[in-house]
Amino acid sequence: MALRTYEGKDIRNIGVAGHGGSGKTSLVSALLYSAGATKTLGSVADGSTVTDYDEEEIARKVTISTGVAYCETGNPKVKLNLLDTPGYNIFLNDTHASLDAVDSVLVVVDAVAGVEVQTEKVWSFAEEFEQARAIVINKLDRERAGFDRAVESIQAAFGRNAIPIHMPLGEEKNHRGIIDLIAMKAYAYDVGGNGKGKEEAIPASLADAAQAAHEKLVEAAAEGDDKLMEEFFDKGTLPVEHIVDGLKEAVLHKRVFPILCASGLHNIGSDQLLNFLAEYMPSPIARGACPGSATAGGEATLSRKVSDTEPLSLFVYKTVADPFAGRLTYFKIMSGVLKSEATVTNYNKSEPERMSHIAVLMGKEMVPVTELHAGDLGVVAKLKDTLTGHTLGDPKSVIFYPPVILPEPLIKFAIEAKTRTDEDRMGVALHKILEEDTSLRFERDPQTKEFLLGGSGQQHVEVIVSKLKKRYHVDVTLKAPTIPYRETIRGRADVEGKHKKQTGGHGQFGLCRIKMEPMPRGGGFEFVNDIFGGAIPKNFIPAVEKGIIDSAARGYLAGFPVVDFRVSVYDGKYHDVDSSEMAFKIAGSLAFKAAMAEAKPVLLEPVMRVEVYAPDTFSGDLMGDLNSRRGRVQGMDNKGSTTVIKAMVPLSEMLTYATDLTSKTQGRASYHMEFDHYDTVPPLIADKVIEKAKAAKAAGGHVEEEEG
Ligand SMILES: Nc1nc2c(ncn2[C@@H]2O[C@H](COP(=O)(O)OP(=O)(O)OP(=O)(O)O)[C@@H](O)[C@H]2O)c(=O)[nH]1
Ligand SMILES: [Mg+2]
Repeated sequence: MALRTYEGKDIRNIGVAGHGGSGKTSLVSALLYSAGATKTLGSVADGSTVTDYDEEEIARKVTISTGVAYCETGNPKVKLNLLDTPGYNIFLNDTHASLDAVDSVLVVVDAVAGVEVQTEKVWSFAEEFEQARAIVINKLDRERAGFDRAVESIQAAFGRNAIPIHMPLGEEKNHRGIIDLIAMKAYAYDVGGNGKGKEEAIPASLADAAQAAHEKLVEAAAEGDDKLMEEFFDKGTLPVEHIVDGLKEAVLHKRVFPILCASGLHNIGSDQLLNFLAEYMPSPIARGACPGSATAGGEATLSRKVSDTEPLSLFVYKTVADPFAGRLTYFKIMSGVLKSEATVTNYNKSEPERMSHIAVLMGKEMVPVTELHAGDLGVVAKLKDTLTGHTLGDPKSVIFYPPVILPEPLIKFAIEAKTRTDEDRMGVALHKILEEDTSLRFERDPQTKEFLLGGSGQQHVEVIVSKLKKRYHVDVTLKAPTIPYRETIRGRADVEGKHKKQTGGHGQFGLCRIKMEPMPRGGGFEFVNDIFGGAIPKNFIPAVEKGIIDSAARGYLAGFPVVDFRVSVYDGKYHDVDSSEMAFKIAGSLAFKAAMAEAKPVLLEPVMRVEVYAPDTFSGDLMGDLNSRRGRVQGMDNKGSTTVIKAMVPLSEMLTYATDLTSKTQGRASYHMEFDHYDTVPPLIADKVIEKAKAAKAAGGHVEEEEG
């Protein structure tokens, strides 16, 4: 039977996001169970949650890809669409793209650790999408859990308008419930029970603290509203309904970020959290109109109201390659009403698509619906040409919603099929995986002829290898990531390149004289034609340039592209019969090699801007470690008890960093890196790289197609 449909005003699209392992999946599981959407309280430990259903996720006990589920709650009833997003940095691109589809974000913070690196990252995504936010301090049952400490770290990171509306009833092993600071009521729960609290009196020991927190809250609720402010000054307090009204407005306009309490594992606080999400988080309608552009990637000159009466438009925020169901397209109805079996237009491809059997997701299960209203989230299988980031809809009212821009992959591995059959199937399988994970890159290196797979980190790429094997039965091995070295020159040269050959009939002849000089880093390649008086006929000049470009791409020292240099061709000789484009191309190539020999060639390596986040106690150790990796530490910052170390480190020294950092800090640190610039490799290290490259070439890894 098809599910009933909901209007936008009765829908809440909520992204559940936070640092890796903060308890998002467990919490979503507790919410679904407590709202009656599932029959059992699924757990991460035994792989029975709704939203971590993929076999990789179950095996690793980590969310890799955003899971979507829904439940009905509140009075009047609304539908919560919950998006359980990944929290580990290497899977955060998926979180980023998925959060584009929600209207508010529930940020989950571990009560022991407080705000962590990825907490800040997901916060910045919500800021980018201008979404309302609430924070839940989770795992309050854990040993060393500290509500006050967690609140402090939240306010240090996100400001004083993050304000508790809950307080825990007991902490660590005594955690048994919550105090609602709006209505000033306490609720106790059965550990692992149905998530419904029993009201009890606020314990005397907590009464003062609760009253103080309540007063802060009332003030915050009154702040943005003159009438409430007046009432507040008159009476010194506000009735509960007015606190609620004031807070709702403040949440919608991002003046207040409420802080709640929970233990997902023990199912404590779930009913309160459900009610809060239904009541306070904005509906897609409340968020207002969405900006869009008239052409793909164009400027946002249009806007579309989220309303059933507007023309149909939907945005694809995610694609999953399901080995059985085929390609699944996750979308948000931005405007209009979508009926099952409707034909819509993919604006990006100008192609019609048939929306057969539209559905909503309950984890892996597709629940059929007959129609979806503006603001709702849906899924459909087997679209032909539609990919993540595309907009579809009514062909008469074209609009493009901007796709999320994801960073380029950090790390590339050479990937090698084990057998010939594997190689044949690898491309097809990877193509499908790439459709669902737009942060991956798969390419063939024109220099080394290797297949390269790029991702956000080693584990990211390993998950793909495992998927290839389990889903598509393709066996591959990974080889050490190749460092994209470059070559350049430090000196100048003035040389001649001469190609002369007598073969049977007429011969080949071309001669060019060139000057070569270095350009600043990032300057690329420049070619200057300084020939006057036709020493080389005009039509052969491009051939000289081509010869130089081709040789530069093949490298001089170790087969890496030569960059940041200028060549001017200033003289030459030709022969009426024997000169040809080919002859001048070879002359150019020979001149290039001669010039390189003279111009003091050096190797360049990519240098990364690295930020390491770790508890204070590790900072000395970690700085020493970065130094030993040829890193240059640029500065240190403190954020609460976390130290942030900033450094520039060559990529070749960072290949094992993730693993080393984890073992040095018992997993309590994390890091982020991105490409910054190219720099010269120190001579001793360069010698080794060159030697290795030459050995690989000799072993047949790199075939030079020399002409002439
Ligand atoms: N003590 C305690 N443990 C919890 C709680 N919630 C989750 N855990 C445990 O914390 C671990 C991580 O839980 P998950 O729910 O997978 O966390 P997550 O935030 O979804 O993790 P990622 O999606 O991988 O970022 C599991 O071992 C859970 O059993 C909680 O409230 N209390
Ligand atoms: Mg998870």
